[in-house]
Amino acid sequence: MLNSKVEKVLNKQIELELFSSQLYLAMASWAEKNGYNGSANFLYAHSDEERGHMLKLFHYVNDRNGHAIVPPVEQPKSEYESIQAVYEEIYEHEKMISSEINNLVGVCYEEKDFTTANFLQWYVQEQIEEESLFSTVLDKLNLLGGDKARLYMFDNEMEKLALAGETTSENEQ
Ligand code: OFO
Repeated sequence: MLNSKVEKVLNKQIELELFSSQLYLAMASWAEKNGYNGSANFLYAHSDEERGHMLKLFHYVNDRNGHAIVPPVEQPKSEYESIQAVYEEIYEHEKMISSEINNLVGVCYEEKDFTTANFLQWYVQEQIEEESLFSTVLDKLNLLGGDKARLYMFDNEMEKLALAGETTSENEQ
């Protein structure tokens, strides 16, 4: 049985994961409209993964006799300056999510809910992988310096990652 404080922070994380899914969906749409089809496919797949993260928390809350709440839908922005701006924002977003997961684990320890702290280790690991993936993507983009031919090749690489199911370092669920 979840205590109410842990239930509340888990529901907050459900909201963040759902927002992540929406954010990647908006970015995928921008990429598709702007000719970055490889990135678009990668981001659409990643949006689905984020929904998967949300659902994993959702079922956990209900399985532990809590009540998983569907959060209101927050609209992410739909315009970006460049594909680089998209990946920069992703990297910042994932760092924020990692910090929220760490806070969540902290609350579990404060409340002596070691079962939930243990369950959340999957998210801790996932965040390490996501940050590492997007840091690598950004490093690559920075090296290209806006060269159009190289950006085209970069986009093909993102397509390959999407096709290989490697939208995070590990393919989970
Ligand atoms: Fe759910 O891992 Fe990204 O946000």
